[in-house]
Amino acid sequence: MNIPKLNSATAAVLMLAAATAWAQQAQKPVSEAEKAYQAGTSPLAGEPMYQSNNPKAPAMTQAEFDKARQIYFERCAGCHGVLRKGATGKPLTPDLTQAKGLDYLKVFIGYGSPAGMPNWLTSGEMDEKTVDLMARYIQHDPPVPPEYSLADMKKTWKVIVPPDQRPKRKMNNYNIENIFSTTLRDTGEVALIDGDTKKIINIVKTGYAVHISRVSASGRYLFVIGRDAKINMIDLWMEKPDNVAEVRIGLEARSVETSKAKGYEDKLAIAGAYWPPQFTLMKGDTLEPLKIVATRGMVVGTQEYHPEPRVASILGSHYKPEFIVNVKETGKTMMVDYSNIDALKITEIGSAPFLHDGGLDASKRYFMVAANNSNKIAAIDTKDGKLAGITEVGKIPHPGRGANFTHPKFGPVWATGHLGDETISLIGTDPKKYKQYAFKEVAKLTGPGGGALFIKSHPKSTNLYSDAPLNPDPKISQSVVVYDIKNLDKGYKVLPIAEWADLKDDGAKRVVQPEFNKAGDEVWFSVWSAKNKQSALVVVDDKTLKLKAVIKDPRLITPTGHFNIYNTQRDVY
Ligand code: DHE
Repeated sequence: MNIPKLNSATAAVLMLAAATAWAQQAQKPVSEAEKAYQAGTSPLAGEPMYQSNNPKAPAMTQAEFDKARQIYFERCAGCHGVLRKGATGKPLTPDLTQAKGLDYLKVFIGYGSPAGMPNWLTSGEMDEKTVDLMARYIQHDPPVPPEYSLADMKKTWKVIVPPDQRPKRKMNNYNIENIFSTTLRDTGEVALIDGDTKKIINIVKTGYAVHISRVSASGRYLFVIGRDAKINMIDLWMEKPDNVAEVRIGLEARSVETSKAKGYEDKLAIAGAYWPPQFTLMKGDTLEPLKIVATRGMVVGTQEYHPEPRVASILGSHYKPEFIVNVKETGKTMMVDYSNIDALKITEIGSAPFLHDGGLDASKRYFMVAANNSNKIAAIDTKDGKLAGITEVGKIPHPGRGANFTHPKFGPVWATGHLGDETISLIGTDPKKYKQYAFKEVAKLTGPGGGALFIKSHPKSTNLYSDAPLNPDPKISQSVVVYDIKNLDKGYKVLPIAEWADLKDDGAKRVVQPEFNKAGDEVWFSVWSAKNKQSALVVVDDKTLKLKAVIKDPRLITPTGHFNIYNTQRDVY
């Protein structure tokens, strides 16, 4: 069947309507920004997988199947899941897809839907042959990527500098607490930048499409994780800080963290995988993998089995020897008591599906986590190990670690921006003095548009910064907005960060992730251009809101997140 020129126009319209209705079932419209953000390439594309033969599915040659599989993991797995059981996108298992039939699926893939399915054909991203290929592919049983055992991890584990050969004291003159670790996304590196001099200290090789950096309790070690689940451990005491250990804990991952509780400082590390769905505990000084815990299980509410619930954000509690592990698809937070890892105790707290990113409130007792596709924020009480509250917010909350400040009326609040609308939600976080506001959305600020990813403030600042790198309007995606916390009714000021960077190339120049320096008097932003175009970091004076510095260097390729050592170590935001 030829999709845009169907033999019968009426049939095409009916089929399109039916396909759209199917796509929209139990789902809400999704912005272009959200589609682009979620449909990231999965590193699983290159993995060998077990494949079964389904005689009811349309025939495919091995070469066709391999090509389709590659496309699926590059374009579709982020939303529909590795096993096609559905994540933020619909389930696409053969029982459902075969019942729809080839023509129907071709329309669905070709035209997309307002529920979030991209229009792969009409956008020009796929030709008719590819749409046909994918419509046949999704009627076959999903190929299963391999599991990843402790033995697999050990094969990748390298202690580059053993603990006894590492410096006994700090061997450099850097003000370590004000170093920034900047993700260089597309080169698989981080740039370590001296926050005082704004000079690059070292560019350190890390995993593929490196994602986040976290800092050990002592502030000495930096942990970086790539999307390929490779962790690098960097010793900041070395004359030139560099890798001292590395390990791969799975085939795809996003989060890493270390033990922060009293008596357990720097003892353990943890990393969560997207595939296989599991997290791994490691020795804090060598990354030796010690224990794997699976996250497969039942979804909160429906109590249906989910075979691939991905591990999203992880936080090391400051109160107890516990890791707070947020499991995306099942909507469960696992409080992992690591005081005896041979008799691991896990308290499971259910809130809402699609737990993603989040951070602590100002008291560091409550972990505020976004259930992004449920449009909710859950507050996890890390002291008492229970759900303190859950509140409805705007469309697709995306806080990063969020922002804390004291509101004149509502007391301490934690804020999140949204991918899917222009609002910023403020949530009360003090159940003692401001009980009536605790863990409720108490106010909404209005921003310039959706596509926001990160929001930030600092205990010493009276400003609240919000980016919008995924907004379709370049004017918005290339600038940030700032609210005066003391005069929130006044609205926001716009800082034209990309313009200040004065880059020589055209292109996206998305401004992403405000991050304060240690003193809390300057804010850093990445100006994220394409791999072959110039990027930069822009530093703004927090008091005057004027440009303070632009850091440009040919080695700064695709900078995205950046993490100040002191603020990351102590969860200051
Ligand atoms: Fe992220 C945090 C997952 C796309 C930049 N990202 C996180 C966390 C998760 C996650 C689970 C929380 C980690 C934690 O706190 O332990 N991110 C995902 C995805 O699944 C997604 C949607 C698609 C993908 O294929 O990866 C995705 N993320 C992106 C980007 O496109 C961003 C903007 C650019 C990039 O570098 O890839 C991006 N994510 C970040 C950053 C953080 C992050 C900078 C850390 C925020 C912080 O302040 O701690």
